[in-house]
Amino acid sequence: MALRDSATGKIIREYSIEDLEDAANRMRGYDLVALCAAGSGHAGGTLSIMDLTAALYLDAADHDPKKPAWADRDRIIWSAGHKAPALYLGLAFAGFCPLDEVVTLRKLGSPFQGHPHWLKLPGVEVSTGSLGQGLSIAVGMALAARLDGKHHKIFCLMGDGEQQEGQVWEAAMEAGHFHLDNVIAIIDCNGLQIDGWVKDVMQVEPLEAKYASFGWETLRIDGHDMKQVVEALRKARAAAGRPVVILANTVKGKGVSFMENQAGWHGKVPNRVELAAALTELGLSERIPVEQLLEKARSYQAEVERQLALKMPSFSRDYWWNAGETMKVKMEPTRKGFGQALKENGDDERVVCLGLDISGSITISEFYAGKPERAGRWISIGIAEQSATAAAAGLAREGKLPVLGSYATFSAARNLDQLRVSVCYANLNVLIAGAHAGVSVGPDGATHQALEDLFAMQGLPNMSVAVPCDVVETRKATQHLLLEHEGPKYIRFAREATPVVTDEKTPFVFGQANVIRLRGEAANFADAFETRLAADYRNEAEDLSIVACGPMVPEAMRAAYILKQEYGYETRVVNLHTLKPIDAEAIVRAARETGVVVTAEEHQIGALAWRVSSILTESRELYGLPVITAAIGVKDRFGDSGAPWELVKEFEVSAEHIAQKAAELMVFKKKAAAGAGLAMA
Ligand SMILES: Cc1ncc(C[n+]2csc(CCOP(=O)(O)OP(=O)(O)O)c2C)c(N)n1
Repeated sequence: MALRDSATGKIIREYSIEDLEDAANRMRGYDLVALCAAGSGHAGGTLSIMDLTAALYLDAADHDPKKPAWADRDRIIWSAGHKAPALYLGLAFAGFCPLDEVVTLRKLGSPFQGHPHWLKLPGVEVSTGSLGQGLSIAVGMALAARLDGKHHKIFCLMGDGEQQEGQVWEAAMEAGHFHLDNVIAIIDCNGLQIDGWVKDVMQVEPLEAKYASFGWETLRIDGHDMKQVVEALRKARAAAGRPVVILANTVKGKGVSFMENQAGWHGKVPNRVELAAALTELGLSERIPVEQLLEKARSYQAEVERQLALKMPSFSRDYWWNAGETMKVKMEPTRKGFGQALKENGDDERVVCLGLDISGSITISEFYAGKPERAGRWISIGIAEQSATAAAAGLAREGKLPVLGSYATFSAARNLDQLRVSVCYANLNVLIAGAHAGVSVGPDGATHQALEDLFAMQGLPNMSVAVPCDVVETRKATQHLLLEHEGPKYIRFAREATPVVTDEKTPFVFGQANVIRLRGEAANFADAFETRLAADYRNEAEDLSIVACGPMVPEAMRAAYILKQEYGYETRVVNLHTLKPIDAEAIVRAARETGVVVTAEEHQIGALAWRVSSILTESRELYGLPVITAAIGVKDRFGDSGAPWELVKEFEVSAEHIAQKAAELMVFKKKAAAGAGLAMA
């Protein structure tokens, strides 16, 4: 089996063991160049899988690069979606796509998304990125092949940490039960995951015994010995009557001494100096056109920026953050406020934090950092969001105050039923952190950009929902939810550094909105504003209101500034840091007193906009009064890879977009006021 021309059946090229070794080595080099150009991504896990990738794409799989959709091709499921660059290089070396284009990895609009998307790149079989789903897809494809009387194989590549997902074992049981001998699972057993060694985070071994007990044939090999890899893949193809799993012992970061066996290189990429050192170690300095590739990445990026600039609403000057003297602002990631609050309030013996293998980046690790006395209350569950959610319910039922968090896509979507039944229906005191939410999580792409979580979290009875606007407010909200608020609670925050627009003195009352007003100019942009509790605010009959939550609050403030500078409009910014319970009074007042309401959310339009709309349409106080509304947010589309602030532009959730929309509405308001009537406007 190999690369073939599906029309004639002719083998395109036969690879010797040496050829495959050389290809794997060069793939490592191209991988590191692409990661360096991207500025983010996963070095460790892509390097550990390269020998397997080369053998799979160039020798084991039966497929045709000229006809990626050939019906009889073998399918390769990249369940470990974060190892996408290895998949792309497998495809590129096999001839499915140009090799030099892989260097556009993780850039806006690139087919080489942060996690694989089959609709963007021919040869990618399915879209992955949420771990633990690939083997189930493989089972489905294997059953389809059986129904259609086809004999191709379905390979599924997974990580060893990924084995912690319960769904893997449901799929393993199904493949065994159905005797799916067309399924070949490959596990990259490099022993590491994000939070450290797999055996410490959550032991998954002995994998042979586990898979065997589900009716699988198991093969354990050295995943860097090409001869063993090729032989195992051939043997697996020949299996009859049961699925096969190849357990490949590998080294994370293989081939680059300073990356090998280092957990820190999981989600890290080399800088230029490290890249040069790595390529020297791999013996590739002269064999890869590094400068040419990096130049290609740069020119792709320049074009992205040019196109984005063309798309942006334009004003008389540049109002971007820190663009001029009046736009200076300090930026800090909101997620840090979550960690600070856990650090400060974690002495309460009831607080228990659950680790889901993404602890440093979402800052939940601050709970135990430098606090050995809290070690017993730090419980690492691993990559198992669903079980962890129900375990949190169990802890809460026994009087604990459990906290868990992950990317919001995994902590508020993958585990939705557990949240619904075990946590919310039971009305238990569980704090869930939806970290890295919104498009601004950036180059990881659509699978990691939670843009729907607030629909579900707000929709769950008993659940309270906070979406703080900056790092300081995130700390205050976390502290309140952790120790003072009873019942299920969800806090949503972002990964990227965003403007700090509140301070210690800014009011924060859970469930009550703040009103923010521009009062002039200041050396620090945020100081040009005054913030009051909405309930204490006296009407100033502003021209319009912007109701915003989360990182859209600073954008709304910037929009208020643009509207003042460009049109002389006064804007009431309403910071709805608590979405549930919602401050309906503040919303109704803003509508009644200004007549124009623009909502701004870094989410699919609706989590905020539709709630505000329903409050407005149901308010007796507004019956018969003209209120003009518009919504800024993501317009019913999935995210994309790209730099965080590029995505804010691409998805039209910047201050410029808010200001443009508000100015449009003001034209209607003026016409209506002049007696022209809305219908004629
Ligand atoms: C459902 C889900 N939870 C969390 C993540 C975040 N995440 C990406 S990679 C990773 C660790 C994977 O470990 P492993 O499977 O061992 O892969 P490797 O260490 O080889 O990269 C995690 C937790 C994810 N992508 N999907």
